[in-house]
Amino acid sequence: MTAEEAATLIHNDDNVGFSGFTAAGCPKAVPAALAKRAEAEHAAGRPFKIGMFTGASTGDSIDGNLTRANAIKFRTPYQSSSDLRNAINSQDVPYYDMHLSHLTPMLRHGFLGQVNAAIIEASDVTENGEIVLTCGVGITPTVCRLADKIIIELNHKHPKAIRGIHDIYIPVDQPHREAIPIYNPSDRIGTPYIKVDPAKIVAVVETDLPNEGGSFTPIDEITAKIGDNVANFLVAEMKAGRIPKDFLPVQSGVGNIANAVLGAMGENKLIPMFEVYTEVIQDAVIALMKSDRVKFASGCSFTVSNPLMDEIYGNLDFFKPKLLLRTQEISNHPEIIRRLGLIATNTALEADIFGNVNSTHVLGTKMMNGIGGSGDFTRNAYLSIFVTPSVAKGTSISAIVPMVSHLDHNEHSVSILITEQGVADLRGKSPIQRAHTIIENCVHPEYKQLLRDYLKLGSGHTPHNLRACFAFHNAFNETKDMRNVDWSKI
Ligand code: 0RQ
Repeated sequence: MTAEEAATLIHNDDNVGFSGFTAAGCPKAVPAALAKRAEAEHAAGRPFKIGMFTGASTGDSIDGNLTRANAIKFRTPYQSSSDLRNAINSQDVPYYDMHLSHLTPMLRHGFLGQVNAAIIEASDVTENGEIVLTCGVGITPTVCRLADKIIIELNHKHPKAIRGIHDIYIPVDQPHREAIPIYNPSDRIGTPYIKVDPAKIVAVVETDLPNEGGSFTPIDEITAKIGDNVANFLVAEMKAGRIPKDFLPVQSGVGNIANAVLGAMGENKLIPMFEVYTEVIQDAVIALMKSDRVKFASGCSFTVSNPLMDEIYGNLDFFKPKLLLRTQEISNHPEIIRRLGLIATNTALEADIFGNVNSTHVLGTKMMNGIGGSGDFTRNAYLSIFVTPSVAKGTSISAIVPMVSHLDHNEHSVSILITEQGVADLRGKSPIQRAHTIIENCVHPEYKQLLRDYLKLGSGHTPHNLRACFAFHNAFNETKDMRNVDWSKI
């Protein structure tokens, strides 16, 4: 049927699960039609809003269109749409920011309400109910299991030959859970398709729409330096015998800095060819695969530019044996992350001098994107690294502050902090030792003395001064520059 006809199968107040992870693998035609339907319903004076479960962020057809149509009743678990971000920060859309690995078990436990419908993108569907996904898996198998009805966008941009790239596995729920038998990033434990009762498939909409993902900004001097600092730190860890000679699997977060870090690791020939066990497989991973620097990558999506997606599809003989897509429950599963011993690198918005990290809230109040999978990996990795440029908005914001204005990853989970200035190894250090290391190694020169002086204002095991700990943020709010902090006025 048409996307417009399929959209009529969704009702006001329904909770809908979407396929995909980032913009990769998201449906596009039906959500766009759903937004139009919401606008028409509103124009006719009728309410129309849906609850939304997604893998992570989505394309503009989902989060952008449905936000602009004022059609969102509830949204979880991660987003990066500027329209949705504004609606969340104006409190028009209730947003539950959660660890990505928790979403599907929480849905199966009934913690988040019913899933009335699933709208999913597929590369193939058979008469007996085998659904082959496209370039993002996310939460799709669980929402297909729980939903009363499934609407499929059969997208011919994705060749049927990708069947075999996915590994679909839903763990048995407690109290009958057993070990998840992944011992290497390339281990397969499930099926290459999602199996559903064909009677639940209420619509198949054929499309030919490309992914809506953006491209990366070119690596600049700062991101290149951060990447080099990470790569050199890892080489030193290998030399010291703290990373095995054949290396450990790598997880890398989302965004430009994460992409630059992977690129730098690939270029540093002292790091051997390595494997990737991550959630988003970004452009850099594919480039490193082509240059024989990455052996294998297991992830939840191919979050790559459209030309690169075409290249992967055009060379499936080369790429298919080296790539695997899993659900986010498995790509981000604590059991596997800890078993494999991942080197996890994620990006901080701000960190404090004691090693706590804020990845989500700008100046403590405004949601940026969400915690995504960073918590899943940080808490459980062999090495948990955070990277950030030392300053933002020129030099008016220091990314290292006395106390983080929102806490996502605490001092007990963060092992290493890296900026373009240098590396702070926080392992085994007391709070005051961590503070000195971070200030001397990672802080921008413009902020070093201010932070050294802050330390003199406090006492105790973690020497905070509760009157002064947000002075950087207050100075920015009042004067648009954190450097205007004046400790004598505290
Ligand atoms: O703003 O674009 O207006 O200049 O924040 O910064 O440099 O674009 O960084 O794209 O790497 O994203 C943490 C948001 C970084 C991302 C975050 C301003 C800065 C800029 C963004 P402008 P960049 P990135 C797995 C892992 C959480 C989820 C996660 C993220 C903008 O990495 O969402 O890790 N992480 N998932 O100027 C105020 C500060 C600031 C600041 C930077 N201290 N105060 N603004 N900015 N520092 C993936 C998934 O889960 C899917």
